[in-house]
Amino acid sequence: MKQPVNDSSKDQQLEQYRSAHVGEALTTNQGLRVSEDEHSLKAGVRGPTLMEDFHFREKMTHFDHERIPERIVHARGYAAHGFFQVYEPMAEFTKAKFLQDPSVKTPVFVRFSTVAGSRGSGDTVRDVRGFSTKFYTEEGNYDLVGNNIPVFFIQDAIKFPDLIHAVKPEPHNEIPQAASAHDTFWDFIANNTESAHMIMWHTSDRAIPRSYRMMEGFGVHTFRFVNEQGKARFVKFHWKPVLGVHSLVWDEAQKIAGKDPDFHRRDLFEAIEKGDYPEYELGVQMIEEEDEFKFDFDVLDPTKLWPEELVPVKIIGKMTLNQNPTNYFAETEQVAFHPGHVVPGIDFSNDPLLQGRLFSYTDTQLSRLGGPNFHELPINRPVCPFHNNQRDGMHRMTIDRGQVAYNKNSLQGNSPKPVPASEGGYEHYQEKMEGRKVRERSDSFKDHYSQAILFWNSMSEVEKQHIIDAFSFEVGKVMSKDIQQQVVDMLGNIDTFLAEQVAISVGAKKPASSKPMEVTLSSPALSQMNTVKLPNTRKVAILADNGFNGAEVTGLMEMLKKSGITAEIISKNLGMIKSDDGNELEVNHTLLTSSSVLYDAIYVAGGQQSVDSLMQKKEAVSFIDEAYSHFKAVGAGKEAAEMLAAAGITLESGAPGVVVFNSGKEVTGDSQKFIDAIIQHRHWNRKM
Ligand code: HDE
Repeated sequence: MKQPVNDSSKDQQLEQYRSAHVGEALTTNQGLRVSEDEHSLKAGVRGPTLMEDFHFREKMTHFDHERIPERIVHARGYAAHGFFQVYEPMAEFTKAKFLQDPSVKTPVFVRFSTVAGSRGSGDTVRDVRGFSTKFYTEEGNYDLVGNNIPVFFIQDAIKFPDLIHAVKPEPHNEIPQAASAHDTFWDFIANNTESAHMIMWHTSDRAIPRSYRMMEGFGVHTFRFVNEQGKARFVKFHWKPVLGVHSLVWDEAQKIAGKDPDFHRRDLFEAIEKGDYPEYELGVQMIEEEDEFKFDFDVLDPTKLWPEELVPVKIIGKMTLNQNPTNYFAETEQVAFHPGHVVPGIDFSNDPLLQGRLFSYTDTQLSRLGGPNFHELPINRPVCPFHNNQRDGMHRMTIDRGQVAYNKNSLQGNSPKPVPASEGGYEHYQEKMEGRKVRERSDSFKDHYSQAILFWNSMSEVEKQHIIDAFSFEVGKVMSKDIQQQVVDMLGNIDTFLAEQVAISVGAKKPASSKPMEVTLSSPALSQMNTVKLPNTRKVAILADNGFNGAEVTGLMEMLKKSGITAEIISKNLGMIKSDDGNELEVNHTLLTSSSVLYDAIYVAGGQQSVDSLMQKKEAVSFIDEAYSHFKAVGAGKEAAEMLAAAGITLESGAPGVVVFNSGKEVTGDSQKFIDAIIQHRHWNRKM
């Protein structure tokens, strides 16, 4: 499908670097046309290869160096281009130009990622997701390098290498890949209790998103907005997905990691190809500088969120992702984000985690992208002009003219010259500072548990059960009894029931002392039960074979399409299948190449011949069984009710989210009921 082209200077800039090489002569990198590309140069047809074969050597040398070091964290990622538009001028709060004019479309490049796994690991593992946005603004690139969880494991950047060493595969055997369910990770957690809040998110459904299109994003740290008058406010950034926040269930996530390790990237790629452009609204929470100490959390502590009910999220604009990258390596792999890439009007706070990040991101690009000129790569170039006296280095692309590469100078009229703040030059916010040089943490960072409890309080019963199950899985995989006990004891500071359930599950003793602090507050905004629910872009598997009820399936497919839901036909074999009224449908996947875990809902077509045929396949019955046990909407034609029974679904007990089509012909009402069931995302009230 043809890609929509962003109406943006970034797209035009990238265009000059794109090449399909179609219809061109094959040449060496020196432009020499090559006459032969299948045989190396040899001394005789059966003789040795000759050193002289410069074409062979160039081709092989280039190949030998095709890989670059993967990111130390967030190695596995996927990205898309798009644009951002602000809803109304934000001048009262910030002078950032891209946040002023609603008619301006600022180009963006967004990369989603997992944290722990290698570049080739599965998409659906339990992990935090990265959510990095590069805004190519007219004042320079602004990077909002966030996660899909609003808090972090640690409070000070100096502990980041320790955290990452603990979560990565263990060094003696490099096991396990892309998983936190192992001894060193939980050893770190139990011994660094500042992680208590984050670990509640990590074991919640947020860590197994249904889609990158259905995740929130958070800047995590407290930043500053600064307006033209120099007035600053503390600010936290939020991305709110228009489709709502939805997750997988753990059993499903694990199975997808085997069935389709590319599940999330495929989902994003396909949605954009189809024109179902993912959208996210940008929200900001703001706290006045004079209110810095009015809360029971420290605004500089990255293990704390600002409850939305206390500090409302002001929605200020929308981002639309409407174009897939042209080339994975050139764009997604080479893009270099940095929380220190800011524009006038956006500044930092003293969050010690943020302060450390401001060092780390350029440093890592030096080894990952091979030198200091990574900003010249097409994907990293600002769309506005950039000039300074930095010169040379590996892979320099700019050809700098002239003699002068220093400031100040007279030979060039002292240019390029600094720009005063009044004319758009970046000026750091002049925060008043005083203090002793210490290696310490403020006492206001020492409460590790109140927001872990707040999070727990805010969960529905189903979400709480998922958290208990996730702890039971994660800590259950830990080999050390001692670490298991330490984790249970830590949980005793959050919730006694939670700690006791995990203790039973992992065979540990009840927590040594379970006296969680008194926290009655809850934040409904944190529960996915309260999220937006829409049918758009959901995927339904239609199980059918020859003799299926044509009127019913066609009617249903039309209704699904109108609701923005995609339907795919699954059958025993690829090719065409014929309905009872002689119409033909093309099969998209077989029972072998597909799986219920790759769909949001399933529908088993009516028509006795089709049902009889599918009944012979145990894969068809387990398809239904599995979808049902993952709480998904299940629809069935009248005759297919016997397949539901074979899958153990008893309709007599109500079976929430199961819709059996009555008429077999007049399907509108039944289809609507089925669509309503899909919109619910999951039917948790099923008795299993
Ligand atoms: Fe990162 N992080 N990080 N991080 N981070 C990297 O930079 C680091 C942290 C985040 O799609 C690295 O270019 C330190 C918090 C994302 O390319 C590295 C600390 C948050 C991405 C690095 C943190 C993030 C990274 C590795 C502790 C959420 C992927 C490759 C202070 C707000 C960016 C790279 C992409 C990547 C360092 C903590 C988000 C090594 C030292 C908190 C989304 O520089």
